Amino acid sequence: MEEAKQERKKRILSGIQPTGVFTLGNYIGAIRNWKQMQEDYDCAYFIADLHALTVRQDPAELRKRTREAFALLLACGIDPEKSLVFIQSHVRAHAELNWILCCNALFGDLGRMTQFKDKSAKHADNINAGLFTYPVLMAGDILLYQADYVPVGADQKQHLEYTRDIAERFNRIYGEVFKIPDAYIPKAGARVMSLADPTKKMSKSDENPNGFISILDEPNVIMNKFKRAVTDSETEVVYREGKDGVNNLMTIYSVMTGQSFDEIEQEFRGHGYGDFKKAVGGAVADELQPIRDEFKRLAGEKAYLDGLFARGAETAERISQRTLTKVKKKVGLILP
Ligand code: AQP
Repeated sequence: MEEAKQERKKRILSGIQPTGVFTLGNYIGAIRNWKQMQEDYDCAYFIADLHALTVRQDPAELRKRTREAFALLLACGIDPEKSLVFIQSHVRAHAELNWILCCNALFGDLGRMTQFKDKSAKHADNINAGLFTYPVLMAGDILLYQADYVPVGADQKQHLEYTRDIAERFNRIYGEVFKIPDAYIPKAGARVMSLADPTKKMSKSDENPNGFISILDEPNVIMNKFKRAVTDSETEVVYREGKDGVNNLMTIYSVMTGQSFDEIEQEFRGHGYGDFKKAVGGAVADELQPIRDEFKRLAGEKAYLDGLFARGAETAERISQRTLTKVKKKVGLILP
């Protein structure tokens, strides 16, 4: 029994881009689960600032958003005493492994990635090489830490598959170095859709602010956005194919309250969408209130945050260098 207790916890790794204040989608699909996983896993979470560079960023804004993103993770309950939290660009191994993996990544495989196709359509004036090799950088992020599991939303499944493929290929060619990570499908890993167009996922870089709830939105803003949320011309609160808007609101309400769809249908039987939207808005505003308060408090704690950046970087550097050193030896680089 004692021995079992002392077994190494499985490692979880995940990242989030500092491309804006996190949305309710990021929160429900990722961070809320990350918080819970801290109890059972050895977790590493990072702010993916290098990934953010694949889309043109305003430098001052990116710096601000990176600090803000780090503080937001803490405000959401990611505890630096339990988890490793760091900024990707502070750890050199990410960029170094990226190059070595790029030299083992095949053009054809990368061209099939749907995110590349989507993002190049969205940013047609800046289809850069980084956008193309994004999955390689992501593979390196995961493999450096020998992660057992990677929590992935539906949109990231293809990239995790790619990570597994490139790791297996590398291990086959050069010998065993990388652990092959598995997808971790959280119990509540819902995909949250845009409130303005429920066929599109909710995104922090959406140009229409009515499409997303930012986790720092004030309660009245949250209530208004839900009030305007696109639904359909019916009146029944039921989860059914074709009712994308209502399905999305039910998903959000279900995660916030822990109720099943059946229970929600019963609660709102005979009520119109207006009452339902109010309830969803209220539940979301209540859940986000403590996060907003904690974020405000952390905004005044510059030295504390700087200290955590340094501490996270140091630990991440130590872990990642172990893998990178093995990789360098395997491919024939002389160690300095
Ligand atoms: N709408 C969503 N529903 C559920 N999960 C979501 N995630 C993102 N949007 C939703 C999950 O959040 C984590 C971090 O995502 P990211 O910031 O690395 O990149 P992203 O998926 O591209 O998120 P955004 O908000 O859409 O950013 P932008 O607008 O910059 O592209 C991931 O685990 C993701 O699955």
